[in-house]
Amino acid sequence: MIRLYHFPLSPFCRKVRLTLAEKRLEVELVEERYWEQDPEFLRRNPAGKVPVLKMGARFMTESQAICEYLDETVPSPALMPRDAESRHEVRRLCAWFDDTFHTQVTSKLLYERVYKKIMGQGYPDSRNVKSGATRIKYHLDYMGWLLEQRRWLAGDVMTLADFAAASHLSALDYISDVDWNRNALVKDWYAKIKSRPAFRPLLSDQIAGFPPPAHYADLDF
Ligand SMILES: N[C@@H](CCC(=O)N[C@@H](CS)C(=O)NCC(=O)O)C(=O)O
Repeated sequence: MIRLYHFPLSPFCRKVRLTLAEKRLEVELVEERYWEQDPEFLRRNPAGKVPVLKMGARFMTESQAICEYLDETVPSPALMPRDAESRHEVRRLCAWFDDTFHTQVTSKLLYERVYKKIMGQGYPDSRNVKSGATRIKYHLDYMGWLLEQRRWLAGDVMTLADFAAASHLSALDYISDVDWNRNALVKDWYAKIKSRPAFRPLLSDQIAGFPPPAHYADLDF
């Protein structure tokens, strides 16, 4: 049995959940309040971060390493291209979303609006919220530019790059922080990925005290 220690709105955990679901791997989800630094949790991952995937006796950490491991060990459907150049493009975009986008946008909006309250760390800092709300526009424009040239973000087939992007955007959509009217190509891309069966469990996530808006789970948003 596979077990995933996760937190529902964590984009890194969402990327792993999408990969597991797309590969039709059954998983037991265990919600981890990682900021409480439970010693049991720190034994599983001394870095104190989610996701942590338990496969047999092994605990695996780092979402990108986990997703690529899953792609290598369960090859169908493939989520990484075969040639090295295209694989580089997928990894570049995964890092773009998990690093740059996360720093500039996800952490500024999701952390301020949701996590601070859950973790008891006070009120949102409006400067951060404003900065995240400005930066997301440039990222949506960049995605739109990519999608003018490709059917999916990294090329003409769906890859982990799409999962990385959709994981961040879906977590932000949970708090209505994505303007889907900014770019029609980005909206179409999200509608395509959102309608996949693998996405369904993410759309039923609920965070106590933060009910999702009606459009969050709506496939016709
Ligand atoms: N590079 C890691 C990042 C994981 C990460 O930062 N997860 C957040 C939750 S969204 C976390 O656990 N943060 C706790 C911390 O940084 O101490 C990955 O891809 O798995």
